[in-house]
Amino acid sequence: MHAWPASDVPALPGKGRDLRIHDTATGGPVTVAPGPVARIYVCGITPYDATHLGHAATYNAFDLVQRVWLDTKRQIEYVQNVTDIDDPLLERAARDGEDWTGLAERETALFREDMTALRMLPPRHYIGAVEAIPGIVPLVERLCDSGAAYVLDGDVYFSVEADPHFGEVSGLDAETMRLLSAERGGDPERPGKKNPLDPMLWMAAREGEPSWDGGSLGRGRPGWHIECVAIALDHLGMGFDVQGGGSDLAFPHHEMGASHAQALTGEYPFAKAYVHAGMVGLDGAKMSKSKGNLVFVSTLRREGVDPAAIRLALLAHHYRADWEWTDQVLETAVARLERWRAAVSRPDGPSAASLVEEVREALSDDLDAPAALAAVDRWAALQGATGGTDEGAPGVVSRTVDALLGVAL
Ligand code: 5CA
Ligand code: ZN
Repeated sequence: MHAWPASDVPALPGKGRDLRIHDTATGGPVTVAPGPVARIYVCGITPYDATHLGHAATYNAFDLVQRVWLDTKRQIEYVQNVTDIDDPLLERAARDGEDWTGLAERETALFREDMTALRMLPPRHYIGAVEAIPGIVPLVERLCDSGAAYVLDGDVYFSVEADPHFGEVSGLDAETMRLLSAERGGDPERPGKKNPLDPMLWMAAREGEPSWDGGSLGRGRPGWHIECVAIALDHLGMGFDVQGGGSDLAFPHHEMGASHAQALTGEYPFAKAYVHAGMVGLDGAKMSKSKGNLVFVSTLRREGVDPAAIRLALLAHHYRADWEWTDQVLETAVARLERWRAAVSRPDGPSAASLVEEVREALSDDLDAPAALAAVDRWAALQGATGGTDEGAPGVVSRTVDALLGVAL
């Protein structure tokens, strides 16, 4: 699949700092200091309803990871998938009497537009589940051959016991795993499974549903977790730097993905850090497609909201916090954008010499975007109050905000 165009990232003076980021698996900060090439996999959308503010907040977090790494002069291998075949997509298409491929294409196109408008840097590899199927089948076959997978009425399941590290990503107890598995696409109640948590790797073709050639597995379609594993192993290999997504992906998705990959390769770990963004809510509940309590980026854009203000609204919250989208959040961001634009529109201003370092320090410390915004606020306030004579300062501020926060002033 093609991704979307990259916005320019201005080069800043000096060099950025290595990123320290919270790792769900260890429960603490880890310094992600890869070699010259940093490798990141971020789970993409299931394209039946794109792009709500929750999605945008999660992709904003991983866009900041990219920007911190670019500032350290690293190259980045960034991979993102599109879950363009899965139960929720088929259910929505059936509900609306629409062809599922048309729905996926339309919503993926809208997602690209939203990402472009928000200045999110594109992945180098943007891969759909359907196009990954030829690579998924041999992995499932290998798991079957090694005894890490088994067949139940034609469907193939992964045996969580095959990975001695199973459970280490989320660190949850068995009962919580069981509850979350039922909530998030698993089928712990299905009789005949070796362990109720075992996730599906390959679903045998169902009447009236799309299916693909699965070699020795028979016709069918891939399970959710193996999709991301196949794409990540193909483009990044084992031991990549960051596996990213919203906190609702820690279990089962990232837990199962790590176990699939570790059982397949005998290597550990799948990813060096598992990074999870908080959930954005609306009216007291997590914004979710299934609940329907959504605010879409495209709706706001159509209403004339500047995408830079949307981005500032996202940046005003720490990526690990759960927070609520409200009109007030947007109003605050619109006002901040106006203040910042007015401050950089003057030919000179107070010195911005320390600002680049302050923003760098904030972001390298677990992506503390609110602290970065506070640093820019202080400069803008000083500009408003006293002005300054430093001729290059407004330009430095603009370039810093653009390069590190993705906001064009
Ligand atoms: N296609 C799978 C990942 S392989 C998927 O979870 N798709 S999704 O469309 O449901 O979500 C895309 C990303 O947005 C995921 O990282 C998910 O954790 C994140 N996300 C979904 N809802 C919210 C929310 N309310 N707040 C923050 N992030 C969210
Ligand atoms: Zn995924």
